[in-house]
Amino acid sequence: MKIGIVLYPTFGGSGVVATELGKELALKGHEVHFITYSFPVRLGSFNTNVYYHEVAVNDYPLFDYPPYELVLSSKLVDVVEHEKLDILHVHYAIPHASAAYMARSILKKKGINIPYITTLHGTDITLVGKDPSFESVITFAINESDAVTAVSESLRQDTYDSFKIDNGIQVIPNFIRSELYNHPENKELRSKYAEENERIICHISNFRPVKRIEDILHVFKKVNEEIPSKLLLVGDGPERFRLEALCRELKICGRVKYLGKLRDTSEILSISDLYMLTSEKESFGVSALEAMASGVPVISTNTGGLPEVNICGESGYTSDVGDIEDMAKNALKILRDQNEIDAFGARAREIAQRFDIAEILPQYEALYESLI
Ligand code: GMT
Repeated sequence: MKIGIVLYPTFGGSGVVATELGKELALKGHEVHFITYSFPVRLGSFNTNVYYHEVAVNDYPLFDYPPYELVLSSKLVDVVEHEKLDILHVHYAIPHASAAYMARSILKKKGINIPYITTLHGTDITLVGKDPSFESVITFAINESDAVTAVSESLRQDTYDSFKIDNGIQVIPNFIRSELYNHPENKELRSKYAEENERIICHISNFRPVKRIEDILHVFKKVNEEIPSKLLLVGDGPERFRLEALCRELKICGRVKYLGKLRDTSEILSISDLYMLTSEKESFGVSALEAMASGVPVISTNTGGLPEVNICGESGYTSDVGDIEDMAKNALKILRDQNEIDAFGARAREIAQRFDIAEILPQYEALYESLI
């Protein structure tokens, strides 16, 4: 099949999942065309069967706001027509679903029928999408989609609760390629961050307020009072300044390391004893899945789709949003005993297998085939 993938090219979860999906489809022999405003960060240098089409918005003095959505729609028309695509798969509803709707309408006038699938990732529904200024267009573009998928049962339900949706929504969860997370522990790397007697706690995100990373710092302080530990924060974003200030206030600066936007997180996960995700909202939590695939137990909130991934009492523990005491208690329960770390880690790895690409890719392929 010839598949057009529309995505955000950044480190955000939706962009990462869309890029990895495209790479996997290309490996299976499909022709994949990525369409977005810059080269997707997770695409790497060269992949057979993969093409990239840049959406370049010209700057005119008239525009306070460059009309990205219009340029994207025109680009979709062009790519579908000239590359003879079979299907468009847009990731993140805003503004990709409405751009795809526009492109599909234009192409219809030209006698070309192309279906589009919208995959809802989370904040397009739970945060941004709930903004009334987007509501009518999002509802329309989701309803008009030839198929809609959501990355968790929770997000599917949230979508029905928040919008007047009369379209079906199929749940196709996030995925990982398990074999990429099978690193043997790199003792040399570990020794760069922690002493022999210290535990390593890790968190990966785009440092947005929704992640509540300040809760991780509070939990870490409590854990550290009982078990000497280091906290590795991977990623970057708007909360960074506030977090550094809080580290100073809590007097934990020397124990918290900011590692920046690592392209490949699997090595850092392989030296971690515990992963933490304290989000206020999280439709799935692909970073928790990556940790689990690496055999790392997870302490997370029980919001959104997280309990569908991190099974409480098996792969780690889940707590109410903001319940620092409970999260610290659970983290200590695991970190006190190497046997607990190993047992939770092994179960986490087993559960992560349910989300292996081998299970998930055929679901997308079947969906494409049903529409073409
Ligand atoms: O929250 C992020 O890290 C980025 C965000 C996005 O919109 O790109 O991620 C969302 O999509 C991911 C892939 O489907 C999910 O795993 C994340 O849970 C989801 N984030 C939220 O719902 C906050």
